[in-house]
Amino acid sequence: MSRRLKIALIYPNIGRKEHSMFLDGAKMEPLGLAVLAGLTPKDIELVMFDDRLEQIPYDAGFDLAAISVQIFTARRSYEISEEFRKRGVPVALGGVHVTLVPEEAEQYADTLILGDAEHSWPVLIEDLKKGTLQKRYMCRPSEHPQNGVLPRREIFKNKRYLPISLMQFSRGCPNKCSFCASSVYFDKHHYTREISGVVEEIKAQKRKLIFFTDDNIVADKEAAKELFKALIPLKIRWVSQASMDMLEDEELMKLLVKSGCLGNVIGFESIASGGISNMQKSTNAHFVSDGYKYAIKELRRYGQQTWAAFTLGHDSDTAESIKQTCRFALDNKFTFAAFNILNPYPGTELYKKLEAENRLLYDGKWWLHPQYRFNYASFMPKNMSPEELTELSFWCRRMWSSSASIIKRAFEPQTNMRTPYRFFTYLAYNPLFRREVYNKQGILFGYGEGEKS
Ligand code: B12
Ligand code: SF4
Repeated sequence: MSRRLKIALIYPNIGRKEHSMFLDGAKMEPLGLAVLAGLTPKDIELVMFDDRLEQIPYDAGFDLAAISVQIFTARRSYEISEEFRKRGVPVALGGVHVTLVPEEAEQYADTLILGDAEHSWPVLIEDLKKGTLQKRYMCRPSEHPQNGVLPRREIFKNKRYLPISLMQFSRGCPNKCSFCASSVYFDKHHYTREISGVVEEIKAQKRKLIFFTDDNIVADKEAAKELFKALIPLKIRWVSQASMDMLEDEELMKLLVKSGCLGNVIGFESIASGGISNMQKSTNAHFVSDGYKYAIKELRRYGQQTWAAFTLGHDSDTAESIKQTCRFALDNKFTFAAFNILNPYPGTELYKKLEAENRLLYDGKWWLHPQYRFNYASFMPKNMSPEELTELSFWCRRMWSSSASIIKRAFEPQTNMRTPYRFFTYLAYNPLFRREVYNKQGILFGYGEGEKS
C-alpha cells in the first residue's frame, strides 16, 4: 500500500522583533488555508503552521509545502521556501502577491498557483501524486467562488486565534482605486458565492461573530440585500468591509442593520476632494464634498461602529493635512481607525505612476529590500520627505490609540454605547489594536540571519 502524502500549509509572519521570536497579540484565522484544506482530497494528510505563532518543523517529512504569500510576507515566505527546498521538499506558492508578480515568485518555488485555487489545487495534488508537478497552475476566478466547498476550520484548532470566524460572501470589487491590489487581482470584477453555501457555512461552525473578509460586501447591492435577508434568521453579529456608497440605498442599510451588522471597515482614504478624485475613489466622490458630514451622520443613525481607513501620502497630502486627518477621525469618534501609509503594490496604477516618475525607493521592490521596515514610506512623497511621512503616520496611530483617545471615543452614544455588547467590543479591541501599533512599527521583513530551524 502506498504511503499517504503529507502536505504542510504555511501562513508566514511579516518579520519579527529583534529580541523576540513572535510578534505579540492575538491573530486572526488565515481563511485562505482553510479553503485550501477544504479543496484537498481526504486521503492527504494536512498540517497547518502559522509562522506568526509557532515554529515550522522543516524536517517532519513533508511531500509538499504550500505557502500563502501576501506582499508584506513575501520576504519571509521566500526564506521559508528556501528552508524546505534545502531539505528536498518541493514548494508551492500561491496568494495575491504571487499572482501579481509570478516572475519574482517562481525563483523561490517549484510550482505556482496563480489566481484562486478552487480549480487548480485539486489538479496540482493529482500531479503531485503522479510526480508530474507543473511549473504553473492558473485559475481565473469563477462566477461563484468556493462553490460547494466548506473551509476545514479544524486546522485552526489549538492556535488561540481571536474568537471571530472569517468567511466570505464575495471576492473582488468593480471599483478601480489606483492603489488597490485586489482591484488588479480581480481585474475590477466582483464575484458572489451562492447564498445557500454561505448559510450552510455559518451553520457548520459554532461562532455567532463573523468577519466577512469581502473586499467590498456591498459592491453588488442587490446581491447584498439577498444575503442580508438570509442572515436575519441566523441571529449572528457580523463585520466586514464596505464602500460608503451603500448609504445611498436605504433598503440596503435597513437590511444590513437587521442582519446583525456591527460595522464595517470603510475606506475614507482622504478628507480632501482633490485626493479622492486623484485616487479614483468614485464611491466617496459625492460624500467628501461636505467633509463626510452626511455620511458620518447616517452611519451613526444606523448604529454602525465604523472602522475608518485612511491612506496617507497622496500627492494632495501635506504635513498639515495628515495631522488634520487624524484630528478629523478623533473628532468624529470612530470606533476604530487605520492610518496606513500609502504603499505602491506592483500592478496598481499607483505603482506604475510612481515608477514612471522615478519616485520608488528601495530599488522599486520595497517588499524584498533588507532595509525596508513595516509602515515606512517606500516612495518619495510630493510634499514632504519619506521620513516625515513615516513619522507623521506613526504619530497619527499613536494619537489615535492613546489612552486619552480611547476614553474620549468610548462614550459615543449612537455607536459604542448603543448596547453593552458593543461597548464591550469597543473596550476589548481598542487596547489590542493599540499594542499592534507599537509591536509592528518598524520591524524588518523576514527573519534574515535570525532564522532558527
Ligand atoms: C482579511 C484581510 C486582512 C486581515 C487579516 C486576516 C488574517 N488572517 O490575519 C487583516 C484585517 C488583519 C489584514 C491586515 C492587513 N492586510 Co489584508 N486583507 C484581507 C483581505 C480583505 C481578505 C483575505 C482573505 O481572507 N481572503 C479570502 C481567502 C479565501 O482568499 P485568499 O487568502 O486570497 O486565498 C485564495 C487564493 O489566493 C489562493 N491562495 C492563497 N494562498 C495560497 C497558497 C497556496 C499554496 C495556494 C495553492 C493557493 C493559495 O487560494 C485561496 C482560495 O482561492 C485581503 C483582500 C483580498 N481580496 O485578498 C486583504 C489583503 C490581503 N491585505 C492587504 C494588506 C496590505 C494588509 C495590511 C498590510 C494593511 C496594513 N497596511 O496594515 C495588513 C497587514 C497584515 C498583517 N499580517 O499584519 C493587501 C495585500 C496586498 C498584496 N499585494 O499582497 C490585500 C490584498 C488588500 C488590498 N486591497 O490590497 N488583512
Ligand atoms: S473600493 Fe475598496 S476594494 Fe474596491 S477598488 Fe477601491 S479600495 Fe479596492
